[in-house]
Amino acid sequence: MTTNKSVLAWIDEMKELVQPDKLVWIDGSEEQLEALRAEACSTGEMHKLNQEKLPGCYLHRTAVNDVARVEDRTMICSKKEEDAGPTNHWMDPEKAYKMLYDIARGSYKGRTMYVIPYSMGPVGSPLAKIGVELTDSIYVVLNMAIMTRVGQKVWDTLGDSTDWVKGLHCKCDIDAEKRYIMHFPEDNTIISVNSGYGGNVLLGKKCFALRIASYLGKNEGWMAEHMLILGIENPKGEKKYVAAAFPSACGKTNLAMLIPPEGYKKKGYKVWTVGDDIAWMRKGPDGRLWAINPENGFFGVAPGTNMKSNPNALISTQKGTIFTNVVQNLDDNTVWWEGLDKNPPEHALNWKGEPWNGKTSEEKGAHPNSRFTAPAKNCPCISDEFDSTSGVPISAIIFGGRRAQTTPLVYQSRDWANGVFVGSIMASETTAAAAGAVGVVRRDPMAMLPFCGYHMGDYFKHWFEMGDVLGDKAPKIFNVNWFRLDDEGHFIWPGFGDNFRVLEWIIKRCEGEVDAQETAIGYVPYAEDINLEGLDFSLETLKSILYVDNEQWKKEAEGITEFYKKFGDKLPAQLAAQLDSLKARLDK
Ligand code: GTP
Ligand code: SPV
Ligand code: MN
Repeated sequence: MTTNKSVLAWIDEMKELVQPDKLVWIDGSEEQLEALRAEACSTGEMHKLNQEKLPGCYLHRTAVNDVARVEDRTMICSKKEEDAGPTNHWMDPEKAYKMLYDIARGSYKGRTMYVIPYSMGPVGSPLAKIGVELTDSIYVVLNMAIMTRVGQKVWDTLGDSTDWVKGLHCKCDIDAEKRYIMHFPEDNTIISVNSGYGGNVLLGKKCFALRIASYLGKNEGWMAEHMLILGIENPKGEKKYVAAAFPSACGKTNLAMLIPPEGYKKKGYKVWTVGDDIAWMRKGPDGRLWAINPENGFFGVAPGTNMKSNPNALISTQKGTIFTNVVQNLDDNTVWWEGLDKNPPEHALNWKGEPWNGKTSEEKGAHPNSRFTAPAKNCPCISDEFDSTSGVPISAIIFGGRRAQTTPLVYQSRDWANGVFVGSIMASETTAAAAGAVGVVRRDPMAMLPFCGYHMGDYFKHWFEMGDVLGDKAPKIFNVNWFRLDDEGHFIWPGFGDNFRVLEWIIKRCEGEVDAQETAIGYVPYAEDINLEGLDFSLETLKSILYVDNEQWKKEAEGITEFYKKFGDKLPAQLAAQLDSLKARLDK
């Protein structure tokens, strides 16, 4: 435990507010976690799965009204509304604290307060940061114990310091009308009430590691990004690292754990996973950009995960994993989801816990945003550098999204400034990861629209400042789109493991080993330079998804112009200039 005065004072204050029956300090020991698992099973909060087939695995069902992040109830409570910017919801901090305290008051009566000390990043790394989450949910404790580094060593590292992030979570009644996920960046504080779903309640993840951390990064000169980190090893054993930002449910976990196509594997190419969702990056002693993954596990999308699409993710979920909102197979007490295999169970419960027959039911059995919480150490391709306190050097930054049209398979920005522009104009079709309509194209700069803890105009400015700091050692910036559709609505590019072919081109560009064709939007590969060996995919089709249609891009430029208006005079002049140059090139 701790003698840290700032921690103890805050816990006292919160105890008085929420009035728990009992307080439990989470020490991260297997003994304590095992007792909590047993307790959660005895109350029905969790369900123990088949321990022969899935050792240490459990199933949890959230309330049916509580299955995804709620962006319209997620707010940045900076003192000045202006500082939250036009893309965040905002509430005056004084008003917000009062409202939240009124909701939280007495809400732990009859319940236990669990105190979770956690480190985002390897404990003791100069890049890591510490948080304390108070929760009344065992499910949250057990997930945090997988997703972060929890326990006494965190208190020891913190010592007397006041540099830590406060997080209060109160399940309350899971009342959707009183659900709020509130951030106070100026106070290093997060308060989440009336939810029990992942991104709303695992406060180390989106709330701290992105919303609060992006604000800290701006002030302290580093970056917190919604990015996977992966290492590509060539047959000589040399490793290059890339970081990639795609919006929620747009392929980060899949790319991070990719298995190269057969031909590459034979030659000795490998991919190593450092992270699948979040990257913290800063300039290292050698002047390059170095990244750590602040997390310790994967909170991955279950549907679509199978032995073909992502064997490494599936293997990661075979022990010590918590499944949320998937199908329970009653025959052998295992789990199932759409896209796992072609053999749905007939005797099962759907994600709501209702009887469900996979052979006859019209309805999906697993929720489209059902998830697994798996320890990173389970992953067969976890990087040797996963626990490295200095992180890994980043050669390329890749942006991407779901676009049925317009955006080519891959292109490279002209330089850092143009790369910031490419990130700022990202757009993607919305997914089930957040409540609301699915499949609508929306602008999602750097995949950070729901996760930036301050004014997005200032966030763009920070990207330019980082470019100045890094100079010619800055990573090269690219954009990818795996999601182009044909006229029948099928994906054209095979994706998944075959995305390695695109990564290879990206690395070659970073090394100056391959030429490219200049287009209005940036550098696009010559189709012949993307290796299609072993793939039934014609050069012609490849050319069609590399083609930059200037007429479509003129429409795109209009959309960007509209979007940029939101930022008013906070839009960096460099971005306005980039847009003007794009328009001029399109008109040529
Ligand atoms: P979050 O955890 O929400 O941040 O999602 P993510 O970005 O990690 O997405 P994930 O890798 O879980 O993929 C989400 C969905 O995209 C799954 O249904 C995948 O099957 C699908 N997907 C991922 N990669 C590809 C790809 O290369 N091609 C196609 N067509 N689909 C893909
Ligand atoms: C996302 O939505 O981007 C996720 C899942 O990674 S959540 O933790 O819910 O944010
Ligand atoms: Mn994510």
